[in-house]
Amino acid sequence: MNPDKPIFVTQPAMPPLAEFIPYLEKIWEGKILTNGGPYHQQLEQALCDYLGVEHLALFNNGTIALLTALQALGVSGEVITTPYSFVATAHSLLWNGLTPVFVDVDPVTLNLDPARIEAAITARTSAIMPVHVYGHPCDVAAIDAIARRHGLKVIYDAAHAFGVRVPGGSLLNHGDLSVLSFHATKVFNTFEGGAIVCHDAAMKRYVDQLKNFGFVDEVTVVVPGINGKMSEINAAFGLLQLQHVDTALARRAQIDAYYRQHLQNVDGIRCLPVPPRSTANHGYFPILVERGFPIGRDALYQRLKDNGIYARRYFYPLISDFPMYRNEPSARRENLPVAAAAADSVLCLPIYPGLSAGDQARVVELIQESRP
Ligand code: T4K
Repeated sequence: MNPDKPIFVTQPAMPPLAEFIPYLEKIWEGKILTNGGPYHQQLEQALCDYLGVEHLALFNNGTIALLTALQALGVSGEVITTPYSFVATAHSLLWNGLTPVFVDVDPVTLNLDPARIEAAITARTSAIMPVHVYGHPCDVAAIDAIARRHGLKVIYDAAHAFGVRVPGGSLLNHGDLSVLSFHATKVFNTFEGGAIVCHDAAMKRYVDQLKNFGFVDEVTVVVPGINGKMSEINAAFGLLQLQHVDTALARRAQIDAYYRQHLQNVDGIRCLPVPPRSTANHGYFPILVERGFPIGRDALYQRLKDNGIYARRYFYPLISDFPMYRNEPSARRENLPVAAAAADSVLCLPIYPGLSAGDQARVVELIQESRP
């Protein structure tokens, strides 16, 4: 390892630049830069085929896609969600004037715990927004059943769940809508980008209207929409990325296996289990630094950092601890003990296709050799 070269938690996989030039030449020729151009249309179809979903609407990022998904379903009042996520999940609720109701997570998956959802439902609840955190599937069967029983909408924040399959097909086919992120830090990136996965053509049409200011034709605006469109450059890049994504996923799987093999017997380090009965995309490699490890989580974070390795504490602080959320009654830490313990012990190790074997070994050694 080169000690002067920092190792970040992730690094985007980039195709050879030469392969992108022909796409750019086409854009320069055609002068269509955005507003549902040819690359945009091709990428929507290519992603439907690759992911195994019926309909998908591209967006300029995952956050705008989350905002739009809530609009598309007409969600109002309270929304049950997880405190253990990136802050965009709950921000999308506040931006829609909705009240987040935080419910604790399952101790094994760190996803919203279905056993705790029903106690949080009130007359004002209209939806559930779970997150497939680290791409590990939520208990979709239980959540979908609760939603049906209570007449609630389900919007999965699937920002981490690109390509994940469960028995029966794509994980993204669950709930009313699923939202993807194609940010630079994700397993499949279009620099910035995102998508809403939906199940019928009418919903896809409506989402397309919402992401284009509400236009249905040149002179007709039917809803107060937003500008959520993905540009042609991003869409073209996505098409190229798609050709390389399987190689990138395979490489991530190798790194995941290496970390598991070398960390499984380290006292006080717990790797999250590989989800049973689903494919994984290995977007993140979280470890929990627990009692029994010679130093605390923050000391390990610092030790790695001092050695040029920038692991990240995803997801600490809990969303419910941020100032705009902490006064919600559901945000009390006593209400969220499992999420709080995870936030205080989690550390995401570097994982990305370009991470060398030497750098992986260095990460493992620094953990194994930690002393007070
Ligand atoms: N829901 C969930 C569950 C999410 O995790 C996210 C995003 C969203 C919704 C919203 O989707 P988007 O609107 O973003 O599409 C990063 C990402 O910015 C964010 O997209 C992601 N989740 C979150 C988990 O992580 P930061 O603030 O930690 O990113 P940053 O800039 O510190 O990047 C981490 C490391 O990655 C850097 O140290 C270096 C490396 N990096 C980063 C970028 C941006 C690169 O090598 N190249 C790059 O271009 O939030």
